[in-house]
Amino acid sequence: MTFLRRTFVAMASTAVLCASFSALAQDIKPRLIRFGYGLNEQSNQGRAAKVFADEVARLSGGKMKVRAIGAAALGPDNQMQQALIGGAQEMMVGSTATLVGITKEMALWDTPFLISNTKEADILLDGPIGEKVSAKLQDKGLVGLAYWENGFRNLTNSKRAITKMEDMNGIKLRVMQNNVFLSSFQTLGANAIPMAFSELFSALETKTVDGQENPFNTILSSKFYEVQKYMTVTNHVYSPWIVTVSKKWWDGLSKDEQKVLSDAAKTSRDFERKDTRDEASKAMANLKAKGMEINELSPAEATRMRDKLTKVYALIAADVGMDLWNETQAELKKIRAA
Ligand code: TF8
Repeated sequence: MTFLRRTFVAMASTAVLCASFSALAQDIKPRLIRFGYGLNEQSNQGRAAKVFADEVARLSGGKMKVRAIGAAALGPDNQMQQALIGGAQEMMVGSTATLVGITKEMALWDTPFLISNTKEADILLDGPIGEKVSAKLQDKGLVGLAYWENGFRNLTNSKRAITKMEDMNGIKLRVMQNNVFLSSFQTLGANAIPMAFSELFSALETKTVDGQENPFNTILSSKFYEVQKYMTVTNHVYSPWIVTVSKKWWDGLSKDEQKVLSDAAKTSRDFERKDTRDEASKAMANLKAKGMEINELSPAEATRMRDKLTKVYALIAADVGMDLWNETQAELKKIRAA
């Protein structure tokens, strides 16, 4: 990771000179950009936010300054989204799942087992389907610039090892504030409790909830291993993050300024995905070393859970619209055949 960062910084500084020359010829004004996010600075999200900030500085010849503010210091995802819509904050990165109340099509990404590997994720999210869903934000006062990877989600809890579906019974499980997640885990028998991420660690610590689900990276960076003994590898859904801008503010930017932000969002996306995958590949061993007991589901139990979860597909298809749902299935078929 440090190596990755150093490579990026090195690349950034060699290019800084030509970038500032070309920035002179561009229509770029001094801008201060508050870029909020929910995880801490030492997370994959925090590292990529730093790359984004460096890249914006580089491309704008230092005129556009990103102040990256993590750990939900500007509020949980929902609150930041409203601040962006109102124009009180410029940018953020957060879960697509927390945007569903604003743009219902975002629920597509909550579909359990929709995406089965990172190749599918990248092609689907960066392709026409991802663009279409992201473009829907515009009517609601937001502009989506790029999808970053949160990752495949896994279950943790402090009660017992989950080896079969029945083990979920009665587990108080925090879920994101999102209907698909709520229904999914109710369907599996858990006592699902929607809650903002920023409240999660203390809720786990005080046993207000017994468990939660998030990718390996977050379980590590948010130190959930301190308050969660058991982890079950379920990979039940691939969660994206999305970098968003206040449309109110965006509409006042020049084309050159907009391009700086779009380009930097993509550069940071590429860094972030690589960094996240790198960290995730070592996370299981790391979490074991921290004392977590990790189990995988037997193929038979995994299939049982999967079959139950596919029951929420009808709910999602109705929410996002049958056309988008069918287009997505067709696109995935194409990706899988390629
Ligand atoms: C969750 C999400 C969060 C992200 C992050 C705050 O469980 O996975 O980790 O939304 O941006 O709430």
